[in-house]
Amino acid sequence: MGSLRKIIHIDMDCFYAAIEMREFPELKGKPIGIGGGERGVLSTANYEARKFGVKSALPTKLAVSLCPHLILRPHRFPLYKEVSYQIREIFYKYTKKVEPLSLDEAYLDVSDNIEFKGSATLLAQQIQKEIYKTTQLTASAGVGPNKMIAKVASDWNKPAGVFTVPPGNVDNFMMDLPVKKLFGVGKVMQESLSRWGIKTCGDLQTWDKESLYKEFGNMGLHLYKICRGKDNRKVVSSWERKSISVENTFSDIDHIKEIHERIKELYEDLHLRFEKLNEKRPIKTMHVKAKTNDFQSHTMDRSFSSFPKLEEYIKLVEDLFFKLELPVRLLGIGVRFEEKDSLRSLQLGLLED
Ligand code: TTP
Ligand code: MG
Repeated sequence: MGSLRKIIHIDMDCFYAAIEMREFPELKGKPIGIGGGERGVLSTANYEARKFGVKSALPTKLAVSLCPHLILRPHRFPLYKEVSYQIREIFYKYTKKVEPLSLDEAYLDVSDNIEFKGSATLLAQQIQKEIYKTTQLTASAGVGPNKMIAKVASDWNKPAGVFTVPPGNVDNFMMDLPVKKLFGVGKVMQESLSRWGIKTCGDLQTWDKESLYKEFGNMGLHLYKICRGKDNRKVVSSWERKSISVENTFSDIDHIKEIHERIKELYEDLHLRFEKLNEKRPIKTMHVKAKTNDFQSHTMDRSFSSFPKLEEYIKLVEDLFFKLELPVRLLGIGVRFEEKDSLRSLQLGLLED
């Protein structure tokens, strides 16, 4: 394999909303929001609703005030999962190196593909066509020499578009890219950078490594690399995984009952993902994660040797929640696997070549 990698990032367009519009064609052309509930936040909205500023994670009440004729529809996770597996099957036809990020998103390493004379762009278009034929839904694709660039690029021509950044265009592409598009740059970081007049990756590139480290610590070193379009992360396919986890953001939750509900939803998702794994390594630990409304992340884990029951997650999340004493705005759960070369794997005779 040559040293240059070709990565495709596929992301479905307004995924949950697009599925609902497919199932109920009378919704097409009207603004719709998915999920929510009176006290909740929207999971997503279609593009008609986005014109009004309605988007994922917006509280339902606010969404309705921005767009009074917004049509609200409940989630139907089993259906979304079914579609998610359909699109994954399509990815696996072209490469085994598929790293799903969520139900509607995945990285594909197609460096070794020979279809279309090695053109990753034509291959991405072929995958889009196949997704449409199978699901009647559109996907957007980004193509680039690494994961970070492919992911940013898939957002460039949404919906149903493809955007390619060939290796020779990386410098140009990065120069004008707003820093908020970078992996790991959230609202708080954006504000800190903006105080230094840094808006684009080009602005960031004028800083040397030492100054970035001095001002932003380890995050500064990360920024130094990614603002130049450098990202060496491998596409990690599911059988190489060290762990699987799922998480979701909510508007602040301060009620244990609501936490139970959320964990139940996450558990269903985690369980399905576990069932779908091609290779099931022995489990080492289970964990829960919560982000509190002061933006701090907290985790708690327990040793565990089989796939935990829902009750185990509820117990663990209760322990964490009562320790935090703050409203929670993100919850996640997961399991970690034994390392392939760990003592326990060796004892179980699971060490592979
Ligand atoms: P996204 O790919 O982020 O959004 P999207 O597919 O709806 O829209 P886009 O065209 O911009 O890609 O997320 C995929 C699905 O995940 C989305 O349809 C609903 C769900 N989701 C949540 O439940 N909560 C969230 O905060 C986000 C961002 C997504
Ligand atoms: Mg999407």
